Amino acid sequence: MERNDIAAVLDEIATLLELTGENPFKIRAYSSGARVLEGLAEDLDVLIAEGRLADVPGLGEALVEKITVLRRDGALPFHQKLRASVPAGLLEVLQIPGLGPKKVRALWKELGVEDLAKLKEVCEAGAVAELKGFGAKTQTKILEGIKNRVAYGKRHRWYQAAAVAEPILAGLRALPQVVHAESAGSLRRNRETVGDLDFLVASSDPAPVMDWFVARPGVKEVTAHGETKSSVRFENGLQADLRVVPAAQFFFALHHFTGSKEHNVAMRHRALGRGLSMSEWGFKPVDGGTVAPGAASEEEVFRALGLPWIPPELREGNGEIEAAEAGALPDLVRHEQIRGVFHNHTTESDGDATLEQMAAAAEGRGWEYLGVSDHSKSSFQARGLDEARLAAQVAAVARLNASGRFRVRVLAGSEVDILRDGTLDFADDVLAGLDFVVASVHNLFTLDREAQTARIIRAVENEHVDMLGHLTGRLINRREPYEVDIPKVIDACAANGTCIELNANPWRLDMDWRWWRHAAEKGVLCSINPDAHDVEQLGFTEHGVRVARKGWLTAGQVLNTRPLAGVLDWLGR
Ligand code: DGT
Ligand code: CA
Ligand code: CA
Ligand code: ZN
Repeated sequence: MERNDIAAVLDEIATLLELTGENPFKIRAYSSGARVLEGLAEDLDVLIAEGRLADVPGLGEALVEKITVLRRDGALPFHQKLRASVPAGLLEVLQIPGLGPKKVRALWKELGVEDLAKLKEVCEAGAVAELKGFGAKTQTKILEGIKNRVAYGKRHRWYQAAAVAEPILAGLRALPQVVHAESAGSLRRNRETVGDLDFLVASSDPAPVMDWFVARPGVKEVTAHGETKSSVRFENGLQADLRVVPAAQFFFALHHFTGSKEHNVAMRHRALGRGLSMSEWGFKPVDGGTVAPGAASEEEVFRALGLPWIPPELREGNGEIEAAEAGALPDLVRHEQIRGVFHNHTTESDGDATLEQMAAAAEGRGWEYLGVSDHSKSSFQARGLDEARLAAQVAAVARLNASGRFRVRVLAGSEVDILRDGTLDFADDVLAGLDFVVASVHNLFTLDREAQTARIIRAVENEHVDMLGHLTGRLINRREPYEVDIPKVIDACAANGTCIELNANPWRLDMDWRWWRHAAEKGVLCSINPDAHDVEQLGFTEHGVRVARKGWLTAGQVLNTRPLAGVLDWLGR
């Protein structure tokens, strides 16, 4: 078992012990042991082999033994026994926002709550509001949390859906019966989450295509298996539809099933104005005539309505048809236009790759620059750097650049914590010595909207802050954004010439695509930042580009499409 998975088991043991009412010291030993393990500077295997794990501060004898067993066997009898002593459904109950182990234990012992269904029941009966330490407000919040969880269960993050779709699409295209194959729907529109997959195929011989589709590995249930449409559900809960149409109809169907519904409505309206009714089957003259334009490409569908092709990611009914008509569609930013990235972590804080490994990987991607911004000291759980360690890192970056080992230029920065009052975790003179500064919120997510907005704006106003990190703190399907007045923050960024980050981590995609067009119109620059914690995660940049496109952004509106000289010039340092 890997180090971080072992830490997760230790955390779960701590949680289970709390649920069973163990003494607080024992509980804390496990959770702090998990933190120690995550922050281990030395290789775990070396420490175990040399019998030095017990020398690590914060790891007692009991923990050393359990970590060793987990590393060796991948499982721990103590953990399994503990798990068996607590209703399995309680771990799900624990995931409801606002419910920690203490509260869950009370619900379990006082009201017999053993799973989410029972929790919902006792909330609706009003019993939770009566419980000591809870109250009506908590009860309402719990019900809301249960509702969100159900809603989340139905949608999948884009990249998970894409991972399922890619091999299927490639397989469909390789079938001899298939003329065209595309995936449509929200996946093609680059939405952040996908409800279900919508495959579309042109073929005059659908049966073998359908048979192939319903027999995909990972298909758990076939809910329809017909001549024109089949539907399946995969093991991870994702559903997929496949529609097979004659080739002449394909591009109309592709347009229709790409959506969005709002876009389709606007297109149909436009068609009617030209005497045509429009559907997934094609055009039909409204006056009962028989001659209507066909389409041998999606371009031709749009052209028949006097429009240029509209990229799928813009088809949300947000004025894309008007822009197309006016010849004002944006020339959307492309992945190959990215010349480097800011906001990446190394082993100095919570990253898994060294400075040199990150530089080598950035160079391998053909980038001109790599910004390194480890956490600052207040983020102690992420081994944030204090002033001395930061200075040492800046010196290490300078040495690396001077060594000529890499062509890529490493920029020394910091992801500095925004403190409660909007001041920063480092003094101005420290920040002034860096190549760039990303300021981020990492705590106090429950501040009210006014206080949260005020502290972020204060940070944005600091002249040393170049960009604002993950603006809302959301984790898609997992954590709601904190309360913050986004338009106000955008205005502050515009007024102070501060960039807003498009955090490309697929959990975050923050700031959300819905705000970028507005921000860009206000003159705010976007920086597409992978927030990479290892070399693989530099690839997150691609997700960021996808969101930027969905947000109507052009290369000119994205800082890191600029060459090194342009970036240094903008940073003005
Ligand atoms: P999803 O699956 O919830 O992430 O979102 P979509 O956009 O993939 O929606 P889905 O799978 O229900 O349908 C695919 C596309 O088919 C949708 O974007 C537009 C089209 N469509 C579906 N139902 C309707 C409808 O009632 N009216 C119109 N105009 N288009 C529809
Ligand atoms: Ca869909
Ligand atoms: Ca669908
Ligand atoms: Zn961060």
